[in-house]
Amino acid sequence: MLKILSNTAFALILLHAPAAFSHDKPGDISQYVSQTLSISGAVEKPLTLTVEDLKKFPAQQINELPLTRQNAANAGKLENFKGVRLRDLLDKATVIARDHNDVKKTIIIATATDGYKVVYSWSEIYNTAVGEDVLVFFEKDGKALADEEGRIAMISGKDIRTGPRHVKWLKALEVRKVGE
Ligand SMILES: Nc1nc2c(c(=O)[nH]1)N[C@H]1C(S)=C(S)[C@@H](COP(=O)(O)O)O[C@H]1N2
Ligand SMILES: [Mo]
Repeated sequence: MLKILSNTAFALILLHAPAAFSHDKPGDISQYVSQTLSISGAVEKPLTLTVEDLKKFPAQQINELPLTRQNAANAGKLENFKGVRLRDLLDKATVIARDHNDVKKTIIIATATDGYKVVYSWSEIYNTAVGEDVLVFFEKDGKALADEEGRIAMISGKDIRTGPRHVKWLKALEVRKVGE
């Protein structure tokens, strides 16, 4: 009886537990690691890029950026990111724009191996300061990304809270026109 009660209590605690539990992935974390990044959808040249391929693009660095996190232990820690701008990748793949207004309804959906997704708009990437610091990155503090995040991830360095659009295990970027 006591056992049942304590199990129920534990389940209730877990259900209501914020943060700490919610980001723990079941099983071996290495299963989430992405080795390639695909760029597809409304582009003239779909691409599949490895870290080695990404290194051939102009390198971009964001230094001493704090990542907002669920995990309190690491919150606010300053990190140095090296990667390439999303803008440069989209330029290479070449977003299809049939007419002058096409890009304004274009969005980019970033997907991770665990199904996590975030969106960017074309305007945000090409026509705001935010776009300058939207990076697909493959190195942190001078080192290749560990399994907790890598090998390829993404960050929007000018976001107020950098946690949500910090996409770990990034595997795909899909360009899409809203309403089509
Ligand atoms: N692939 C993937 N990336 C993700 C998430 C996720 O569930 N999957 N959660 C996001 C959210 S909402 C936060 S706050 C941080 C959590 O990072 P942490 O595990 O380092 O605390 O990762 C972000 N990136
Ligand atoms: Mo979050």
